[in-house]
Amino acid sequence: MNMTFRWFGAGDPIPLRYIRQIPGVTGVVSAVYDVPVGDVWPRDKIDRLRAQIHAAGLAFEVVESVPVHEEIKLGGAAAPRLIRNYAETLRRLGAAGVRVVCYNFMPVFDWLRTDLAHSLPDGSTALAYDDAAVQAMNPRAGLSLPGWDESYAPAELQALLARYQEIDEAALWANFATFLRGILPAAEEAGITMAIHPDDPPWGIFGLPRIITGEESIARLLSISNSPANGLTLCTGSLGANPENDLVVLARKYAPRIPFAHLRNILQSSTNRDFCEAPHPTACGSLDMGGIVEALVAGGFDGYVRPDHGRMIWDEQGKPGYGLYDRALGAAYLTGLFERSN
Ligand code: DNO
Repeated sequence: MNMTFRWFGAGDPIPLRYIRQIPGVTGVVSAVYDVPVGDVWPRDKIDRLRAQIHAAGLAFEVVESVPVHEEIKLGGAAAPRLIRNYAETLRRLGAAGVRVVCYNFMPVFDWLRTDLAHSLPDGSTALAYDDAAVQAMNPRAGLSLPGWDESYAPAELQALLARYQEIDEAALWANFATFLRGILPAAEEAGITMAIHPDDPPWGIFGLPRIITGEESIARLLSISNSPANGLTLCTGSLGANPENDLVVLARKYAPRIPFAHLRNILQSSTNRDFCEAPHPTACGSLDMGGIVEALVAGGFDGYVRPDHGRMIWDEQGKPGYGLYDRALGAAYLTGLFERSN
């Protein structure tokens, strides 16, 4: 197991030298952030990022994410060219020593929360999801979602959403399979394992299809190609938002196909789909973190791990979910779980 920590590049308020001091952490998970989605990542930007991380005494073997262009998800005319670009980025990342690439196939929106600073009884804050608030939103009539990177002008967003009206789950699966088959040969050649991130939350939102939601879809995506380069990011907090997903079972069953794990805990509501992010330990949330780590190890997991989202504690200001303190506590806790499970 390699314990890593997500780092958002030079703009991240957390310096690499702090990350280096978290016990057990040997590498960072990062990305080139200033290249338009769909373009090939320039070699010099990849090399600069790697050099910066190495200079801090940390490994750079996991990229999160190389984003998938919406035209690929829509199966548009530009998809074949964009898939070729993606493959070329993978070749370049492999040459720079990257071993795992995390990505997702969620239409338009990535992870979704309604509150980025929900107050917890201990005075800390965490990300939370209120299902009724989401149901009441209509993205076709304008949308203000906390944390959502508003990379689209309103008219562009409307045009994009209109195109997705033609795309049901079956069409999204077909476009996903085309993408995967198009990039896996390059990933294999580059020595990279692709690790798809599950949909967060794991259900359809705003009438848009979402397909990576639980056991059935995991089995399906892995069967599209048996290539060892076709893997899953086990994100416990994403999949765990649906209580029907038994993370211990999933971890045990799919461990050999999991090159990367995002480990975090959440507190599920007992009456509806609401949830709130919780501190990492088992006792603090609804997920059996100890059982998940044991199951991963028993299943032969030998990949990268990162403590996923932390709360904001000790008056830290920063990127919601990605502060230093609570994630560092999470890393130390998870390192302990792995130590006892090995
Ligand atoms: C949220 C993250 C996601 C993840 C992407 C992977 O904090 O887990 O944004 O990076 O979905 O493509």
